[in-house]
Amino acid sequence: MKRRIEMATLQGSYLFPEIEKRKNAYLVNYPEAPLISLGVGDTTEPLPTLVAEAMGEYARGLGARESYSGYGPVEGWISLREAIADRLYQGRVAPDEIFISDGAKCDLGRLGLLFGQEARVAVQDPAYPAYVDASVIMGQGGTFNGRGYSRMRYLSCTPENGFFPDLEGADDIDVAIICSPNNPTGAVLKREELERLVSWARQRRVTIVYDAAYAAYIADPDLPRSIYEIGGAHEVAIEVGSFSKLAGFTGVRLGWTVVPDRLRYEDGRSVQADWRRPISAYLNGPSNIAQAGGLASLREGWGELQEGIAFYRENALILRRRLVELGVKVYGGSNAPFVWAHFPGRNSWELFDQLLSKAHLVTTPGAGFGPAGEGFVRLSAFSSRERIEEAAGRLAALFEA
Ligand code: PGU
Repeated sequence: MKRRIEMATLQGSYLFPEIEKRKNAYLVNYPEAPLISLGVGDTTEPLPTLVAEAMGEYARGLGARESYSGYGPVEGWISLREAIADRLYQGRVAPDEIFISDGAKCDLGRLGLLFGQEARVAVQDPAYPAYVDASVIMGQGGTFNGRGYSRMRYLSCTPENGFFPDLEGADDIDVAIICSPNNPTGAVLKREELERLVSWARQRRVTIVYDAAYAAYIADPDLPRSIYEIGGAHEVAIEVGSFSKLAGFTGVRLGWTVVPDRLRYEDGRSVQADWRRPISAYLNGPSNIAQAGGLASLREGWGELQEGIAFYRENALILRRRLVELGVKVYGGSNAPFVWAHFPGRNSWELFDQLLSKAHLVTTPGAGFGPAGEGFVRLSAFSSRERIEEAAGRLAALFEA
């Protein structure tokens, strides 16, 4: 068969398998190396007991005639949509505006189907690499020019601009994918910043895809957890959420997308009505076992869930504090599970190699998230406390030496 030009345009391999490859290559030479992974953001701690039990019970029920169930509603269980609207959005969005999915990443990819190949998509630089890969696969990328894709727009987020996306010269954007708390920088948009972004989108008729996968990590009550806390956002924004880092569901797979009723095309038609088509064609609703777990997470498991989030948050603070003590410039880590460490002038893949070989720490090189990530490494807080303490000790040994 003939290869799609879009596939040929993709550069290298997807970031996280590339890191896995480098880690495994290192292990071939040093099989005894006691590696600690602060690389891919993947949860490590057991699920809340009540959540695991709810899923076990649901799965057992599938083995009995009376309680068996097959395909569910394409938009997910109404009970779960109500629980999300209530618990996570305090009624700012209606259950009918929420579509349950098999994970945020899956929906972020499928959302491209709404916008089409012609859409000009902007991402933050640096950004979660799935946004760019999915856009290029969809055909929105154009050609690769050595630094980025010709049809994509990159909104630079650096310490100099306080990690607020640079909107200068971004005149021809149709869709802006914005992530807060941000992966990888750990920056969280303040209320007034989010207001500025929403008003820019309204003026320029830009649709914001707001990835709030790490919203639960916001501890500061003054920081917005959802774009719908901002007036006027319902007319311009789609928000994506995830149970992955909220409830430890990275392997269970459950997320959601909010498509507000008030989000309309230029001709006044409903975007929400259209969204049903791709998910009907591609999804058939998420797993019912996962939904049982999601529901338990927002009900009886809620207390335990908060402890889990607080645990990873403390991990982030431990890493952050240690790096600060060592005189390393760090960002993030206080309302986000990622620490973004700055080593000005250094090559981030070299830093990755140094951390791997000298401290046996697997990290993520900043350049993997975009050109503005050069000179940075991302440390993930998703690990056991013992490993985080050990990693903090190894960072000290490396950088004090
Ligand atoms: N959105 C953001 C901003 C993410 O960082 C991640 C996971 C997801 C969505 C995925 O959510 P799901 O609901 O689990 O689909 N990012 C991790 C994992 C790596 C990856 O490729 O997904 C990370 O380390 O960046």
